Amino acid sequence: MDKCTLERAEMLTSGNSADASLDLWSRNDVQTCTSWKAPIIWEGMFNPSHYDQIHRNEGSSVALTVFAVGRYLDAYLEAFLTSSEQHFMSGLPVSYYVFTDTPEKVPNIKLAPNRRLTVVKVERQARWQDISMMRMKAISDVIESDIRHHATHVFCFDVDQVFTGRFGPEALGDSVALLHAHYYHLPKRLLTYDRNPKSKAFMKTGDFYYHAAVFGGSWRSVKALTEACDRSIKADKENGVEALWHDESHLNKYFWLHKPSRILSPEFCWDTRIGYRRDIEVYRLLWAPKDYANLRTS
Ligand code: 5GW
Ligand code: MN
Repeated sequence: MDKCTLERAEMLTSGNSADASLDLWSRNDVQTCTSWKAPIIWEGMFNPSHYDQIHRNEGSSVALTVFAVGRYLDAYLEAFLTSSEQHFMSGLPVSYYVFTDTPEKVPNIKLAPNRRLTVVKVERQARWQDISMMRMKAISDVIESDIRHHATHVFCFDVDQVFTGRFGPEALGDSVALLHAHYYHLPKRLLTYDRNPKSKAFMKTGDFYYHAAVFGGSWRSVKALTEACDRSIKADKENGVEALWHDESHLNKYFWLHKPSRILSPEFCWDTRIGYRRDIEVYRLLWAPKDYANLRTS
């Protein structure tokens, strides 16, 4: 693994004043910064209460977007929201945006003070690939109409996951990507980028393989990201192609062209089916079990 040899003063491309206190040398088993000097956040590198305090003082507030369309609402939404109330950005104002085709089925969760939930109705798509891809457009629309007036930051999540540990303001930055649990330790040649030159998501090589189940940043950055991905998805449709991993392929292309200012380790979204790994010191968010047989038949 790369040993980070950067000077601390150089480490501020993330634009986050708390980052001067990040200890890049506390984890010598993993890569803690990128070649473009963005920090990669691992357990042990940061002082949690320091981040809590700085973001409270700065007045940070977070919008969380999550889609629960069709059977995914019954299967996952309640556990996602309940666990998020326990672990996601505790102490900061949080606005949930739940996108669903069945607003009447959204569970009534008791929220902590300073936290609220808005339901946004979306149309059910005929193909599941389209549910996944339409998220980019829906998120950018709501940032424009609502979120930008209410939150400094936005985080976008898959619903099929459960918070099991602190997921706090150490994750906040201008543009934030997550290392995919299944790919973070693989050599680049094995990363599953889109390899079709006809797709806008085509990549010869990349930096990392990022997981579309979690991404975020300032509202401006997430708006730019979701708009760009939506444009690429639409261009592909017009050209009769679809990227290998749908919106995730476009997200990876975007972060290749526009480097994230902050990267989250797979501790921020782990799949326990991988089994024990010594470098995963804490589970903050876990993949929920999949029941494709029931969930993917319409
Ligand atoms: C349904 C069938 C196949 C794939 C996706 C869906 C589906 C996804 C759906 O019926 N309803 C829905 O709300 N989604 C949203 O898209 C959920 O927020 C879900 O977490 C996200 C991505 O789909 P996943 O989680 O099935 O994708 P992977 O890459 O985690 O397997
Ligand atoms: Mn998922």
